[in-house]
Amino acid sequence: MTTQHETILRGAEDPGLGHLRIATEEAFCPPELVGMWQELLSAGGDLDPGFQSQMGFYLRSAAERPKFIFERLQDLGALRLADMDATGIDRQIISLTAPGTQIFADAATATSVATLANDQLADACRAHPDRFSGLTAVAPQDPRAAAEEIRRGHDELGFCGAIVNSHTNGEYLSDPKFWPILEAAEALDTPIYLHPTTPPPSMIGPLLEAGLEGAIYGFAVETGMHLLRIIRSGAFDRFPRLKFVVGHLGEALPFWLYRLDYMHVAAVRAGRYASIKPLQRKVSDYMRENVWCTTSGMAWEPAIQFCRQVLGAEHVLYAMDYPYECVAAEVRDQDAMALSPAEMKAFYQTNAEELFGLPGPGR
Ligand code: 1DF
Ligand code: MN
Repeated sequence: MTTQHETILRGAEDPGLGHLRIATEEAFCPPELVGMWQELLSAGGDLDPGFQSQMGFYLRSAAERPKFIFERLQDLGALRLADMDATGIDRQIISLTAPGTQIFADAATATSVATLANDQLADACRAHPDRFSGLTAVAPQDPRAAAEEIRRGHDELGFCGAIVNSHTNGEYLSDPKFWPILEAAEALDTPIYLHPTTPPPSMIGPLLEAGLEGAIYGFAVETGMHLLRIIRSGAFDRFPRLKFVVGHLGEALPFWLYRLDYMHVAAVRAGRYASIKPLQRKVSDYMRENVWCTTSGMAWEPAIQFCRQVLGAEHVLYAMDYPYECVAAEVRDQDAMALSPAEMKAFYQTNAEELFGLPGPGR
């Protein structure tokens, strides 16, 4: 679970390691947003069932794991740094936890939460520049304001990408109304991390009934589908230099590449769906060229090696998924993978530095 049983030296403390460890999907939550979520839960009414299940559990349960996680989500200082020290993490790339702004129906409220979260995270990154980097939170409910916030995050706050916590009230980035967000990210050459959330009401039914709507499986179903919708919308033909990052080893899509290519071509050739147009490249080409995958919550060598094989080693990056995952043994397991020192350095450090434009060692 969440308890430490050992301490792992960071790369900066262990010259023999030969690389830093940069963790790329690490979450935080402003205390003010926790309060707003508490109010939503208390108000009840027509509440999103995924949010009710997820945050009803995390914010109301007396069990050890949810308390451990929510104490750490709200810390951008000593507690987080101590956990990083104990698990050998040199740098976290920190982002607003799901559902972030994206549970709010009102666009102005959602936009104000993004601003608040970004200002807090930027302060923490300025206080600990050698340990913390940040992703820009956005409120897709107002696509133009979200695009402007990505610019502010990149140009003024020093952030190294943006985060979208998957669907926004049941809407997906495949809808061209959101494309100002994609346009801004491409123009700034800054990646968008597509992070999971619980499925929307239109999708959650049988998953929720079986207790499968969350991190155990439903996140991957929802977010993998979201990325497929984006690919099939032609967004990467419109924005060919756009970079997406997905956690949990690509939300299972790498395993599906052969069938996705085969069935996409077959459907287009048959003219089966009026909305599904030919793409300039194969579905798998977008996954190999426009998408990077991280190992958040998937500390399992066979799956990691498979992704490196089918996507290319430079497209697979380390992530812990702190504080949802905070297990030193998972770092040990990934340290023990059958990779050369150069491959290990790419996996833990330089792939992330290149993708996110981070300063190199000795900054
Ligand atoms: C969980 C996992 C929750 C992840 C998350 O956000 C989350 C979990 C509420 O374990 O319930 O982002 N995750 O990224 O895997
Ligand atoms: Mn996560």
